[in-house]
Amino acid sequence: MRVNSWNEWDPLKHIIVGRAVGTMVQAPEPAVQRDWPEHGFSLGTFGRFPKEMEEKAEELLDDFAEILESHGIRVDRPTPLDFSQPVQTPDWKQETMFGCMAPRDLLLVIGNEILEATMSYRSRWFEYLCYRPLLEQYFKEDSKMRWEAAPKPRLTDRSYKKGYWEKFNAMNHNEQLESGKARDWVLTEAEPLFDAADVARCGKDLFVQASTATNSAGTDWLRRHFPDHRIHVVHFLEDSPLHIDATFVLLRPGLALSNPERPSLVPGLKELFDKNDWEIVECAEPARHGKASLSFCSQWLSMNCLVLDSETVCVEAGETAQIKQLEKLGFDVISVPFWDVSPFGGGLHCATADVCREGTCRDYFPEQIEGF
Ligand code: ABU
Repeated sequence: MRVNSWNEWDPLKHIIVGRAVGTMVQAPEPAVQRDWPEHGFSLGTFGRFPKEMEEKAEELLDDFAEILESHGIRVDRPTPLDFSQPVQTPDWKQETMFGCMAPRDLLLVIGNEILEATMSYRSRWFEYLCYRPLLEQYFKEDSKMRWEAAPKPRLTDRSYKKGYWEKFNAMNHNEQLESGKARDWVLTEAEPLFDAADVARCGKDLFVQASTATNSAGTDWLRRHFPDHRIHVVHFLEDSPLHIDATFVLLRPGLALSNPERPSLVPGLKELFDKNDWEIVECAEPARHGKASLSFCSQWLSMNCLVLDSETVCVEAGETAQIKQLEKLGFDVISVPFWDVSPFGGGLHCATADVCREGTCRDYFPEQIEGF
């Protein structure tokens, strides 16, 4: 086996698919405060997801793994921990962890390197342990694999704006959007923080979303860590952005999907794509409106697809308009029932992390934009 993946569309050979078992509605912490009274988890309460939801999600994840295997792709799975246990560092104590359904959030694969992201939630601080058995195995099996971990963050109170959620919750939606425009989110710049799922990989170019999980120090760290890449910091209109893969999705050379509700706030992005003859197509209308019960993800998981190669894509089975659109764009679509997995942390892209795709590092944007 080998670790190798430079973009989102080269032929997929080996992937990690997450697991739902043991996932928690996590205890409140400075970065995130769940408040779902209508589903039995009002602010301050926390606990394991209902058993029937967990069993359904596990079944769908197993089915998805089988679909991938039937396409000749090797699939590995993480080892869940007891996520209900309290965790602590010398600086803080957190009543629960979260889960390991979304490897994409944590593992960034660039070429032969697997980089463990810092993450920014205390409940996710130890999530990397779920992937350590796999990473140890890859390290043994592939003598060229680079195994890296970004500096583990302290996540003390200095890393979060005091009283942020009280202020945010008191705003109306327009005010929340304005605050998103100003990049006024919960994280401070005390230390580098980023989630791997805020990065869209495109050969020599990496698009890194400024978000509620990724601060400027985090993007700066990535820039210094990948000196041979061009890091483009992108920012979209959204009150609380979290991960780029339900906002701006790279489908194949020359084609990207954008979210019509979340336009780019950095003009350089469109300019760069235009200049290099890439088409940006607005994604189709999602089939569902709003969020699933106990889900922090949006309806835009409709565009959170997994590309198997530049002609084949996995899309959530209920997203009929999205399926049609991708077929029109020339893809063979594999429809995968997955909506019941979304409360556990996302869609088909979130639930996976590439280990190997064929291909090399190419330059898809030879014409660059000054200052972007
Ligand atoms: N983790 C992807 C979720 C993004 C979204 O719901 O918009």
